[in-house]
Amino acid sequence: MSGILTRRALVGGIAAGAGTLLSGCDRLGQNERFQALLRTGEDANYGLHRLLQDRTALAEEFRPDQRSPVFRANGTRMPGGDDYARHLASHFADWRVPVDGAVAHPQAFSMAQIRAMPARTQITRHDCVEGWSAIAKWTGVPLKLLLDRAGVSPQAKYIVFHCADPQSNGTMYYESIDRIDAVHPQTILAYAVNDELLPVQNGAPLRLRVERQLGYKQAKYVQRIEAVASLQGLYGGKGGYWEDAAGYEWYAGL
Ligand SMILES: Nc1nc2c(c(=O)[nH]1)N[C@H]1C(S)=C(S)[C@@H](COP(=O)(O)O)O[C@H]1N2
Ligand SMILES: [Mo]
Repeated sequence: MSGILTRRALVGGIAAGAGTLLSGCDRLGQNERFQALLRTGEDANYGLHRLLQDRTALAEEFRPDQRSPVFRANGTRMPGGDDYARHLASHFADWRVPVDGAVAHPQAFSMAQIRAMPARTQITRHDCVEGWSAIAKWTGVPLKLLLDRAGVSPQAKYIVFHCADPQSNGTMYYESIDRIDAVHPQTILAYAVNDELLPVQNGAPLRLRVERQLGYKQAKYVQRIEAVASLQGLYGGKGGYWEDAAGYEWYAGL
C-alpha cells in the first residue's frame, strides 16, 4: 500500500510540474534545428554519435591468429566494362587516382606512388549489414597523407570516393566520409589484404578502410577521390550508393 501511495505522490508531483515541462517542449518544438533533427533520421543518428562517442577513438585491432580463415567478398566481385578489364590485364600499372575537387593542388597518384608512401597495417573486423563479420589484416596508405599533399580547402566538408564498378541502376558505386573520419589514423586506402595484393573481389587495386563504420562504407575499386563542400548534386545526393538506393544511413558508425 505504502508503495502505491508513494508512487501516486510521485505521479502527482510530476503532474504538478507538467506545466513547466510542456512549455519547455514547446520551445524545443519551435526550434528549427531541433525540428530538422527529428525529420531526418540520418542527421539524428549522426548527431547522436557525435554526442555519445569520441570520433577519434580507434577501432579494435586484433592479433594475427584471430583473423578469419577467409575474407569473403560482397557486392561487386568483378567490375564490368572494358576499362577495368584493361587495367586488370596490365596489373593496374596505369591506374591513377586523382585527388581533386575543393583542393589547392589537385593531383593524381599512381599505384607505384601509393605503394611507395608510408604504409599502415591493421587487423580489424568488418561488419556487413547483411549479417556477417570477418577479421582481416589490411595494408595501405593513410588517406590523410594523400589529402595533405592535395591541400584540402577549408570549405570541403566531405571526401567522396568514386568507384569503378557500374551498378544495375546505371550509376557507379560511390561513398563519402566527413573530415573527422578522413584524418582518422585507421582510415587507409588499402592495396593489400592478409599480406597479399588486394584481389579483384575485394576491390583491386585500391579500397577504402574506414574502420569505425559498417561494410558498405568500405568503398572498393577507388578510382577518384574528390573533396566537396556538399553532397547534394552528387548522384542521388545522400552521399553513397546504398544511401541513395536503399536509404541506408550515411553515418554508419559501429
Ligand atoms: N565499389 C564497391 N564498393 C563496395 C561494395 C560494392 O559493391 N562496390 N560493396 C560494399 C559492401 S555492402 C561491403 S560489405 C563491402 C564488402 O567488401 P568485400 O567484398 O571486400 O568483402 O564492400 C563495400 N564496398
Ligand atoms: Mo555490406
